[in-house]
Amino acid sequence: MSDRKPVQNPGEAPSGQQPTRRSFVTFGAIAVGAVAASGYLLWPALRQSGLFRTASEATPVAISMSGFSPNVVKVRAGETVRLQLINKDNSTHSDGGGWHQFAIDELKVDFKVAPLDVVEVSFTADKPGTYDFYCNVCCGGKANPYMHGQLVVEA
Ligand SMILES: [Cu+2]
Repeated sequence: MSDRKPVQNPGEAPSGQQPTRRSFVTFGAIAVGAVAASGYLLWPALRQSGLFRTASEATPVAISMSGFSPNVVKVRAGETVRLQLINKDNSTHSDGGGWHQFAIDELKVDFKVAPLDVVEVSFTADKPGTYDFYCNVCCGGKANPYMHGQLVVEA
């Protein structure tokens, strides 16, 4: 930087030094802000690309009256399954009040998600196979073919 001595008491600083110092700090703040903002804006795209997806990251599963998206989720046996359950419906839905569920009977998994809420859940599936997951709190519940999906557990 400069060969100036650090200013201990701003009141004793020679005139002219303070504005320079302040504008340097301002520029730094703007630069940091711009980098942070672009990273924030790009992050969803980067995440979608799969480049930055790690094994421990939760898989997003959107749930609405039209079903689960995706409705097939593949995992490996014995590994912790991490899901981000995203409820797309609001509370004005008369059927079930906008709540949805992610349940797998065989694995004793039963999570409920409030309207427009997002929850991260985890569980483990030890035995390979195909498991039915469903929501039983809206539009006919389990009887509604839309409210089902498959968890495919690979060996
Ligand atoms: Cu539902």
